[in-house]
Amino acid sequence: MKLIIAIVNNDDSAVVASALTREKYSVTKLSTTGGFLMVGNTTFLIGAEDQDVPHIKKIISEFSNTRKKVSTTTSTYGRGLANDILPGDEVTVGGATVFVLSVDEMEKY
Ligand code: 2BA
Repeated sequence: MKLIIAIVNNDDSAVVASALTREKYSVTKLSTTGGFLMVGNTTFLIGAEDQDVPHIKKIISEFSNTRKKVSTTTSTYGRGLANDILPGDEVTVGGATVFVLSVDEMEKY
């Protein structure tokens, strides 16, 4: 079994959630904040059988769009002193960032 952690743009999160639940996958949505831009995004937790992982990743990638975002003054809190991206610069925000972790056990009580 795997745990998929997928960080998705807020603008895509509703359609990603719908597409996954329509295919009968169970998902948990967390409201999260990107550490660099300091704007909201959505993190999905999806416990899945190993053989379902490719299909789930395909759904997430299909409905997650790449966007250009402008770094703001607020973003500077997240960029650190060594970073050369300035407020007003454009950054490309994925699609989705997806981690797949192995799960030892899953229990429901
Ligand atoms: P943020 O941290 O707000 O990052 C938004 C976008 O800013 C990133 O898009 C990337 O293009 C740029 N960026 C991030 N950190 C940077 C840095 N130190 N210097 C220059 N540019 C930087 P994505 O890579 O598509 O990431 C979108 C969101 O996914 C991130 O939002 C963060 O919430 C999450 N994420 C991405 N990679 C991650 C990782 N390795 N671990 C945990 N979360 C991650």
